[in-house]
Amino acid sequence: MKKIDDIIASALTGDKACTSRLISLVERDDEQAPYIMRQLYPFSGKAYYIGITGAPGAGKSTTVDKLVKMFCKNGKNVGVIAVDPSSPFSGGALLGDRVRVNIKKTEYNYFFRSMSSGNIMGGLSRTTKEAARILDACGKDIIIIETVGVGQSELDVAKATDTVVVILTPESGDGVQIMKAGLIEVADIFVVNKCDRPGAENIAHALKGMLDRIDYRLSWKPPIIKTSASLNKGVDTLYEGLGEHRRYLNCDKKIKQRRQRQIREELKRNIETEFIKTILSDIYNGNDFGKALDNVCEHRIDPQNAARQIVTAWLSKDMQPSEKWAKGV
Ligand SMILES: Nc1nc2c(ncn2[C@@H]2O[C@H](COP(=O)(O)OP(=O)(O)OP(=O)(O)O)[C@@H](O)[C@H]2O)c(=O)[nH]1
Ligand SMILES: [Mg+2]
Repeated sequence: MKKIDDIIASALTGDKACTSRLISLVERDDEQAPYIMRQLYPFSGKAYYIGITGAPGAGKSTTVDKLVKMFCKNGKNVGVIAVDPSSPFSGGALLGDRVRVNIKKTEYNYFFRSMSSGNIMGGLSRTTKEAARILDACGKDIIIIETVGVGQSELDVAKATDTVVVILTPESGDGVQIMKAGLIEVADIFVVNKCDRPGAENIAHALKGMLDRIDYRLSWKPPIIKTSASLNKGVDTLYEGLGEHRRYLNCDKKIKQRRQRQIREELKRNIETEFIKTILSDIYNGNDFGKALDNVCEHRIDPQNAARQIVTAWLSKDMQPSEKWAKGV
């Protein structure tokens, strides 16, 4: 069996099977995952990230399918990550007529990966980002992430990209619902898909009314693009819109600021997680925890006061935490 360093080296030269192996290891939070990311991260940062989100069945995959072809035709190396909903409730209802990216492998150079949020061990947001970074490091120019924008974590994934496309349909409801779902803040481009159906004008109109009320003088105003993805209508306008937003971000280094904001949030979240993990493992492996457990079981003290005592005792232990960590204990 290939050693991890060999797999990494092959993936970096564009080997798809090895790239896939690395993503799988990260997806199942394998013990080698941190090493993989440490090795690959320095090679990432060159790709352009596009998030595509929208309600179940809005036509995201159909749109992605068409976009991938356009990018490939223009000589881009494309990676797609489609995050499937984990809940059997929504998943079951959708599986009937969902579209898969179905481009012939030999025809275009692209990489497709589907991730089920139910199978991901390290958290949806973290794992998707890591998978995208693996593709980035392995030479993809464009990375498209498709998520069903129904849950907060799915929306978070889409938000962590350079351009966020929100796909609506004539069935998306009115402006109030769009507002409630928090889509106005995240979208860089709105797509009203299924324009071959009645009601598309209404939703586009409601959306325009909402955007017109916002002052966009100092920022990017999301365009509203009407498409019928399955009929391949309007997707070329979306493709141009993506290019325009990218040019906007590249001007005055806005892209650098946008990525820095995202990384700042990500780093903070990771620090929180590491911080809690480190302290908790210290506490749970200490004697106080065992003693407190006995005391609570024997009804000598209630759980809340016991927890307070443990944390207070931990904080006042022989050394201050900062000294402790400085010494690497
Ligand atoms: N009438 C019409 N149907 C469309 C259009 N675009 C997509 N569809 C159909 O809508 C259904 C769902 O399309 P998908 O592309 O799978 O939608 P999705 O948003 O990726 O769905 P999930 O990933 O399951 O959330 C399929 O049957 C498509 O053929 C369109 O422009 N018009
Ligand atoms: Mg889909």
